[in-house]
Amino acid sequence: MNTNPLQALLFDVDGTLADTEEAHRQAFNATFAEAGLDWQWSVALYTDLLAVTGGRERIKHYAQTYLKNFHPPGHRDLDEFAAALHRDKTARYQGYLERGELPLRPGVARLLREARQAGLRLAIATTTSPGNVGGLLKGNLGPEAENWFEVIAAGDMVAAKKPAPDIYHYALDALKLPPENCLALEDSANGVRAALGADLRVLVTVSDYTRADDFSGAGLVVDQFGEPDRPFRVIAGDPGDSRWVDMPLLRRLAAGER
Ligand code: XBP
Ligand code: MG
Repeated sequence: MNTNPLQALLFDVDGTLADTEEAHRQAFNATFAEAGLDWQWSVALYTDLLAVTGGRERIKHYAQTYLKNFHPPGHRDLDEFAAALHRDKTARYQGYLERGELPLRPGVARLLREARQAGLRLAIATTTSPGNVGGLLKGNLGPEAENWFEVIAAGDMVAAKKPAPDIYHYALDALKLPPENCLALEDSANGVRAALGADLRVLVTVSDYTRADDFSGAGLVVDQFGEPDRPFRVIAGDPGDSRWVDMPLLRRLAAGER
C-alpha cells in the first residue's frame, strides 16, 4: 500500500469538467457547412471519431479514413486544410463558451472548492486548446478561476495527444511531483490510458459520449462527481463510505493499489 499523501489533482476537461463533446460536434458540423463541405458528423460517427483525440487530428483522420479520394480544394496540403478548419471550429466553440452555453458537470465547482480548501494543488491535462480551457473556467467560475490551476497542460504543448501519456508527464514535470502524490480525473478510455501510462491513479466520471468505453485500470468509475443531495452511481470499484466525490475518497483512491 502506497501511503504517500495526495498533493495534487489533475483534471481532464472535455467530458470531465463539462459535457462538451456534443457542442464540439456541432461546432465541427457548422464549420464544415460554412466551408462548403458536405461533411456531417452524426452522433454515432462522432462517437467513433473520438477514438482520435484532438480536433485537428480528428478532421485529418476523417478525411483520410472515411472519404475516398478527398483532396482539399486549391491543392492545399491536408494538414494545413485541417488546421484552418480547426481554427474556425475553435472560434465557433469559443462563442458557445462566451455565451455561457456549457455548464460544468454536477459536483465540479464543489470539488474544486473543497480541494483548494484542503490545500491540494490543481492542474489540467487535456487535448483541447488552451483557449477552450480558459473560456470554460472563466465562463463558469469567474475571471480568477484559471489562476486556481498551477499548470494548464493543453493541446499542442506536447507532440503526442492522449492516449499517449505525454500531457500527464508534462503536467507532472511542471508540478515537480511524482505520480504517487497525484490523482487523475478522467471521462474516457483514451484519458485513462494516458493517465495510467504516466503511472497515475485514475477516477473516472463517465460522460455522454464515453459510457461504453473500457475503463480497465481505473480505481473507481462513477456516473458523476455528485453532491450531498445528488449522490453518484457506482459503475465499477469500491467508493468506501463516500456517496459523492469528497476529499476522503480522493485520498483513498490516490493511496490505493491499481
Ligand atoms: C477531448 C478531445 C478534444 C475535443 C475537441 O479532449 O479529444 O479533441 O473532442 O477539442 P479532453 P479540440 O482530453 O479534454 O477530454 O477540437 O479543441 O481538440
Ligand atoms: Mg475527456
